[in-house]
Amino acid sequence: MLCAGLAGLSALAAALAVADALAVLVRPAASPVLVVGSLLVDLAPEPVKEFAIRTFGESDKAVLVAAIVALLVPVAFLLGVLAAGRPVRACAAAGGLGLVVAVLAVTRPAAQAADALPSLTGALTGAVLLALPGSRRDAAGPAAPRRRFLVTGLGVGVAAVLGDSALRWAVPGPGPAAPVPLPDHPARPLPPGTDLKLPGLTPFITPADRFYRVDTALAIPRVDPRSWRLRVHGVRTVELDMGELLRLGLIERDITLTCVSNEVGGPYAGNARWIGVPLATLLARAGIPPGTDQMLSRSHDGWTGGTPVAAILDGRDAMVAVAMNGVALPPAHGFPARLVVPGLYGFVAATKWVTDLRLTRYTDEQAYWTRRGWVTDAPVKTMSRIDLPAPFARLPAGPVPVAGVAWAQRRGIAAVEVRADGGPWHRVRLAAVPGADTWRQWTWTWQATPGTHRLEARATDAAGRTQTARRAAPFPSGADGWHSVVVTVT
Ligand SMILES: Nc1nc2c(c(=O)[nH]1)N[C@H]1C(S)=C(S)[C@@H](COP(=O)(O)O)O[C@H]1N2
Ligand SMILES: [Mo]
Repeated sequence: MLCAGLAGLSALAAALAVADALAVLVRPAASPVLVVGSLLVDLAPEPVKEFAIRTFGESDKAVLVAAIVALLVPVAFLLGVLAAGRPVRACAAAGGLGLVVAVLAVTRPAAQAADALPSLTGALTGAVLLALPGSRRDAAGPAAPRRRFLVTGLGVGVAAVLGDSALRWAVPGPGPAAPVPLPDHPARPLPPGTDLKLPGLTPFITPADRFYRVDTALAIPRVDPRSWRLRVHGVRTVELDMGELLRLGLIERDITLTCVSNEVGGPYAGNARWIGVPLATLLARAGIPPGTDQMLSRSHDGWTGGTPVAAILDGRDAMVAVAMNGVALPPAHGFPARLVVPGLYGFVAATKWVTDLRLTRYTDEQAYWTRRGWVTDAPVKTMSRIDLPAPFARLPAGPVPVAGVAWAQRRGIAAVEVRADGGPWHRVRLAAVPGADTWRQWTWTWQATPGTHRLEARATDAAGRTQTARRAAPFPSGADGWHSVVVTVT
């Protein structure tokens, strides 16, 4: 029985390897485990998602995939055991599973008929391995299951290797780094003293490979920039390829992006220098139908975001961005084009792999997260984060640098204050900033005395509002409250 069960497991491994390799060719997201995973992501109730983000952070996707594979293990084991006695039923069950996932695959947003192929082929592979001829216990005696295990094991090996090499061969690498066009309106040079360069303090510009990533995509969409088109639906429908988009004129700006799911003190914020086409230019081309209040943007993988039209038109640097920190967008951050809108949380205004913009009304259509209860208008809340010292640090008594970043995009940071153990607030030194749309580093020297201490920080934005102690959870409009760290001084 153990051998039969193990044979079931190797059939599963082979089925998944084959399906995965094929998915690379068809579409990474069509891999059966990812199809089931994306469905679970979309169906998961809000509290489950919040728990997953809180517990697993940016590993949440890997954990989900691992959990699905773990659930398949006992199923495959039982199918292997079943196959030893009743191969037809076992094959039918494997085929049925494959068929169900194939149907799910083609009904995902933005799916194509070919998305069924990986699941169907994977199921066929599994079924064939389960039913290897001459392996039935009754037909060939007690040694047969072991032989079958060996044979299927071999099959797994070959399939996995083939799948792997297919993956390597087919996945387009970073590609020839397309030269980023020069902006018509370059960003102003950073004023001196923007980056205090303290060890442990968040750098002013976040390198792309350290920029937080938040999205529902289990496989990073790979979009071919040559076939990519942006459609803008307003009074008219305008369609642009990449060359036409770039010719509309490029601005370059430093903008801090923040996620509404970020907890007080959390990591989901990053600052980059973006190059892109102003959204206002695009909307003017398509014409804005009277009465529209929402720009619904759609991504290559079917995700949607709803941006207030008023915010796009109020003069801020809302753009369709094509470059981040001087190079083309990395695939994980939306290559070849994404939205960046200063002052709004990412879920309403930072659509990656964007392909479609539509002027509409909030009452007619809701975007992905708005349907799940998050707010429609999502201005970034004023926030301050302590980077230094680290939580639960052990420090020597004496002068200790306390430092962090604060942000209030569109308004700007006017002051940050720090206090220890509920004592008096101290104004900190603010670093220089190029404008109101980026975060701002700050630093202060604390005279630390032995004992356990709590440091707290609060920011005041240039509109005059100071953060209050009142804590708010990220749902539904963003976290609020003072960040604090506890340290021990010896
Ligand atoms: N296509 C797509 N775009 C998306 C999302 C998504 O799930 N799918 N998530 C949004 C959210 S919630 C945020 S906070 C930002 C994060 O952008 P980043 O991953 O480049 O940091 O992307 C936004 N754009
Ligand atoms: Mo987000």
